[in-house]
Amino acid sequence: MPDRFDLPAGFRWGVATAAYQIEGAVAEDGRGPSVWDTFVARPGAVRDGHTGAVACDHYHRYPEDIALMKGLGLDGYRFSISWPRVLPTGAGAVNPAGLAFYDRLVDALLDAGITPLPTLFHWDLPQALEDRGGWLDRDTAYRFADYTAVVADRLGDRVPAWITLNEPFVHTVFGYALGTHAPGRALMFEALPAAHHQLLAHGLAAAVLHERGLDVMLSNNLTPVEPATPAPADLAAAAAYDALHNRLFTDPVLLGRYPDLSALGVPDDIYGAVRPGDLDLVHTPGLDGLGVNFYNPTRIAAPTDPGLLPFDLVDIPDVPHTAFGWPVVPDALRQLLVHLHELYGKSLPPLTITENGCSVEESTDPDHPRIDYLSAHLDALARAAAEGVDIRGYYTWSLLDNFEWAEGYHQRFGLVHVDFDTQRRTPRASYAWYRDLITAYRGRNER
Ligand code: IFM
Repeated sequence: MPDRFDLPAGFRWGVATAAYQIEGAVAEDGRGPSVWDTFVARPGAVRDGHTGAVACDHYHRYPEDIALMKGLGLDGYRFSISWPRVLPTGAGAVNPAGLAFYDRLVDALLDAGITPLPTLFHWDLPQALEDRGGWLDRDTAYRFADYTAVVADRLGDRVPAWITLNEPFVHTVFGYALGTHAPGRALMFEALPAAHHQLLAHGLAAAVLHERGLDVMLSNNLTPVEPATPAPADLAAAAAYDALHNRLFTDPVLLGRYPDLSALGVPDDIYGAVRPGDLDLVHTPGLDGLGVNFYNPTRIAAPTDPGLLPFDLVDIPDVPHTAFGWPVVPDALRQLLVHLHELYGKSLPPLTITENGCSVEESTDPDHPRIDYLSAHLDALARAAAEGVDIRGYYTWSLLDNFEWAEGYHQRFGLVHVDFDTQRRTPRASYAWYRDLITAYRGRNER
């Protein structure tokens, strides 16, 4: 049985983070407000009223964090660029101090021998754009393309590959459909124009990056969807959920068409958002890689109240669960990757796991649940590779404990523990485990 040491030669090892979750310094050096600064100020929006105002103070402590990455022996670091740090109102005047921060970060990474892999949008939309409709407004897609050009012109000489968006599914559903994330809109299916406009933004930005000779990826949160039983009603509910969670965000990019959303009651033109020619812009045949963020599979049953939603999400019992309550089913990662390979065939670009990890109770020391989670998922990855899936790299979520959105600082995903009172970083047992794994993999593959 192949295991993690059998991952293909040249496989790239990394860690992933995101700007609002680690940087802090939200009002420094000319950064403009983002939707998350607004959202965290809403009473009850985030557990215990936590905010990302300081987070891991990475804006000031990035040299220490890069030293931690160097200690792991990483090939790459996936981080996100804060759009409102670069363009405080989302468009127009560039903030030179904001761009200079990412310049310093990129140079320091390269000095440490680590390839930067930036994500251009990881949910921190400039508030000024939200005030004009945010992702419900088509114009935001064009502003994103302009922002992409600004950043690529500054960093493209040193940054070979870029991720346009992070998890448009999660941003659309939590941010615009349910309102549990910023910007806190609860529009249910009428949120889906926000998905289309993000995909349009991806397509426009991909063209900007390709024109400059840069590689482009898109990271989605993907989940294998399993029906609770083989009953036709459960199968139909699972197909509807799969269309919403997975295919809505990959079919248009890889195949140039939307999946059938009729079971969700969503019109083909997504409430008028899809205009003639849009799918030609969204379709990215030259996509250089698809980023897969994987945490858990999803079990779906027919709805108990069909008036509400056409599916129910149900728990997967009899498996371990993370501190967040997410079921741990490592082979589901293999199933997902093999399914993508079979479903999209030649239209599927090489895959990179751009997030995978778990939150563990702070008191769990040493953090065996995390080591067990990571090693079992990497073994599943190796099995998918042995079945013919082209997988190029793995970026674990996350380097540091950080601001976990609506959960505040309660969910700890880091290889490195962060004491948020003192900002002291303490590598966990999983940090040493990951370092030793990377060293051992290289030892085997470079022989
Ligand atoms: O922390 C998040 C990240 O921002 C996006 N993907 C999932 C992670 C864990 O919830």
